[in-house]
Formats: sequence, structure tokens, C-alpha cells
Amino acid sequence: MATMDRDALYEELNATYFKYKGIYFETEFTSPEVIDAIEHMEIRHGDVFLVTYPKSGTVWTQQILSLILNEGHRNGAEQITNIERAPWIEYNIYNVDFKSRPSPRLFSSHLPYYLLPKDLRFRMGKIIYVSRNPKDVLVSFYHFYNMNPRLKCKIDWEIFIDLFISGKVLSGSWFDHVRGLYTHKEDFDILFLTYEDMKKDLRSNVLKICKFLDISLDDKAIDIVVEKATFKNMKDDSLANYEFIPNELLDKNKGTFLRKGIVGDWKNTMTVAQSEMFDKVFKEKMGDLPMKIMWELNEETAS
Ligand code: PPS
Repeated sequence: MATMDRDALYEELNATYFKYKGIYFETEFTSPEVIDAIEHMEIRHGDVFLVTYPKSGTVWTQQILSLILNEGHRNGAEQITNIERAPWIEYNIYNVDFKSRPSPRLFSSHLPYYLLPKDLRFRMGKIIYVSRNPKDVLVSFYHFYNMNPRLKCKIDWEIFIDLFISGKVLSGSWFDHVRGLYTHKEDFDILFLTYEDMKKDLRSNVLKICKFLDISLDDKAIDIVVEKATFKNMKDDSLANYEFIPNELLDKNKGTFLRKGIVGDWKNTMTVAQSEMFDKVFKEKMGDLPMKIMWELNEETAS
């Protein structure tokens, strides 16, 4: 497949995505009206919102939350995909009727803090925010963009780095997204998790989620959640891994949604110069926050 030059790519991106309130969205699956309506979405006590920047472990956490919240899912009795269990509020592609869903409702969103339902700011529902080190997000996002059947040419890696750093990608800037939720955390009932910590010790993160949601599961049930949420088991489980999504939405001839699932894959893709440039940008944009980023992990000691 041919690689696109910068101008051709910008033209194609403009045709595929639209920018609204500072954020890029997929034209085909949402609209400014949908985004505006979200602000007034009625929130119930007990609602759980999984909020992430793309490629940060959303589907992984959807799987974990589905397993925690639904015993039927845990024992395999319910053949319901994660996308139906935890529908996207900004991309409701299956037209799920949010109002008729029984509590506790589970939703997913890549929206920045300022576009989330207003009631969340009054601590009506709970937010679980998962972040991932931005170099791995960048690499994962790059592969994901190249699985988008609506983009006709392969995107150049160097150009994609620029787009990512300047926030000209779906869901906007990683830096703004993470900073936004982090610096407004007092407004929300929120639990922060990281992809890397989940890789390091999945069980303790499952327990953390249960505690936050005030759900008590016995050891056996926790073991099942952990087992069904490993990378390997999710990859083999078509309900968990988005394999059911048609190629018109995500071209699986060009890759798999559950790609590598590791910490530190950026080292296989970024040059030393690209990594150093990224470190500089990271320091400028995030240096004032007391955030610790795990850039790599010894996978042998991980769960
Ligand atoms: S999306 O499109 O924004 O919803 O993508 P998202 O689900 O947030 O992120 C996709 C990446 O998460 C990896 N993934 C996992 N890693 C470890 N363990 C499990 N169980 C798991 N499930 C999904 C997935 O492989 C993507 O990362 P990369 O680096 O591309 O492999």
C-alpha cells in the first residue's frame, strides 16, 4: 500500500474526521448534536463510566468490568459482546437505548473531561480512568489508524508522530486528556488506573476496582475475572476482542485489535532521536504533574 504525503493525508483526514469543541471525531459514527446531548445525559447513582484516551486499555477494562458486574458473563452464560455491555456514549453504533438499561449501567468514553455528562461532576456516577504511557499509546494508535478502512493509504510514521503530539488525532491530545482528568479529579468520583500497573499485577487492580465499586466477589470469582482478562485469553475470545466488528469498520486484514499487549513496544518502533524528542515534549507538557510513567516493564515478572 502506498504511503501518503502530508498534504494528501491532511485532506483525507479532514474528510474522515470532524473537529468539534477542540476534539476530532469519526464523521461516520457521531455528530455535534450527539456530543452536545451528552452534556445533559441523565446519570443514575451506580452508573459506571470507563473513560480513557484511545489505545490505553479500554477494551481490556471493559472486559474486566463486564466480568465483575455480570455473574452471567463470568460463568459464560451470557453471549453479550463488551461493546454492548459497555457502549460508547459518543459512538453509540448499535443504538443502545441507554435509558432502558438496568442499573448498574456501564458506559465507555474517550471524551475529555469537559465533554462528559455534566452530572458526573456532581459525583452522581463513578469514573474509572485508565491511562497508558504515551509512547505505547502512540504506537498502538498508529497501527489502529492503519486498520481504518476509511483511510485509503498507509500513514507515514513520522507524520503520525507529529499528528499525535499536536493532538490532531481522534480524541485530541493525549497530554490534554490526561491532564484534564488529573487536574479536575476533585470534581469526580474517580479511580485512576494505569495500563502498566494492570500488566504488572492484574489481580490487585481487579480488587481495586471491586473496592471502588463496592462489590464483593469471593476469591474464586476474582480468579475467573483475572483469568478471562489476560491478553491471551481475550485474544482467543471473539466476544472480548472486537473480532465481531465488520471489516468496513475495522479492517482486520491489516492487523488485529489485540495486537501485542505489552509495555515498552515503543522501543521497537521509535528511533532514539524520536524518543528523545518525545521525552522533551513530555517534560514540557506534563513535567509539572506528579505523575509517574512506567515506560517499560520486565514482562517475565508481570502477571
Ligand atoms: S480503543 O480502540 O481505544 O478502544 O483501544 P484500547 O482498547 O484502549 O487499547 C487497545 C490496546 O490495548 C491492548 N489490550 C491489552 N493489553 C494487555 N492485556 C489485555 N488483556 C489487553 N486487551 C487489549 C491492545 O492489544 C492494544 O494495545 P497494542 O499495544 O496495540 O497491542
